[in-house]
Amino acid sequence: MDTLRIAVQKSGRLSESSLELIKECGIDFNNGTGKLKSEATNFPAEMLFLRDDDIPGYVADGVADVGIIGENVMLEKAQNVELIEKLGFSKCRLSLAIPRGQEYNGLQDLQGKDIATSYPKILGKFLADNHVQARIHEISGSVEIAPSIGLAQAICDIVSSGSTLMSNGLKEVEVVFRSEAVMIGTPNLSESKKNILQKLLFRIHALQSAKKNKYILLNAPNDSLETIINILPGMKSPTVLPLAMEGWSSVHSVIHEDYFWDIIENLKAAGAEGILVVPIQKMIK
Ligand code: PRT
Ligand code: ZN
Repeated sequence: MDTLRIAVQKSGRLSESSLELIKECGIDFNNGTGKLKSEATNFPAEMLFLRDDDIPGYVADGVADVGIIGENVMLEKAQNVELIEKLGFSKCRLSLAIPRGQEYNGLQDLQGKDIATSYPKILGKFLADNHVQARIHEISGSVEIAPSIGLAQAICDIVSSGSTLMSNGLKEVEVVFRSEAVMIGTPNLSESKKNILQKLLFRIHALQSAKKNKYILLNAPNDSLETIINILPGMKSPTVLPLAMEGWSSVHSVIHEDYFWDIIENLKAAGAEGILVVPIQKMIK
């Protein structure tokens, strides 16, 4: 049997969530510290622990079959890899920032300026798309100190809470790109590896739908049952069970987090009582 090689960040912001995702998919492996690779014990996969910047290259070369990285790194490295799935964690944005005291009226203010960044490709394209000519200075770390040491008048860096910008006297003025963790893959996977990847994606989708939905149980007076059932979307239609108490039923269904509070309010107004909402671990449609 073939083995799917999955590259994840060895140590950094993506590591924990990447490993958690794999574990929630029911895949067990030994994650000894300092190890470079580890074979799964109950799934045809092998984990490779690498620096995030190296993952697109390894995936493009087929050394790893798939990898988990920030979409920002995928775009910046511009390797021949496919975007397989957005994973929804490690959300952040690549933004332009300038010294706080400086006035800002729009992108034209960056015309002719020096901008420090670790993302010259993404920034270069953004500036070109917006017809701004500026000088890009590529630096690999501590981009936020560039304005205070006189290297640049603006920076383009990853922002999450904004506190790094704040403590360096900078303000965010433009969002260049919104990023999250993604799974990338080699374009020419063999049929047998494709099958393993499909199994993995099936599990990932089940986790993702589970996170977006809640299981709901409630008691309904029988004369409002119809109204209540109409409020609930459910996977097919709600389960209705008679309660021991005459004239009441227990109703079970699944609701999406986006409509959650509206639905709860409508259910209460329709006479529902004892509403319980429980998390779902896995959801297979
Ligand atoms: O060692 P290795 O090369 O593997 O890791 P790395 O140091 O290059 O990457 P790492 O672990 O810092 O980040 C991995 C990925 O996490 C990034 O490519 C992003 O996709 C994502 N991510 C999410 C972030 C952040 N949030 C983040 N806040 N990456 C970096 N930051 C940094 C940012 O560069 C800035 O210095 O955090 C600071 C800003 O954070 P706030 O909260 O102060 O705004
Ligand atoms: Zn890195």
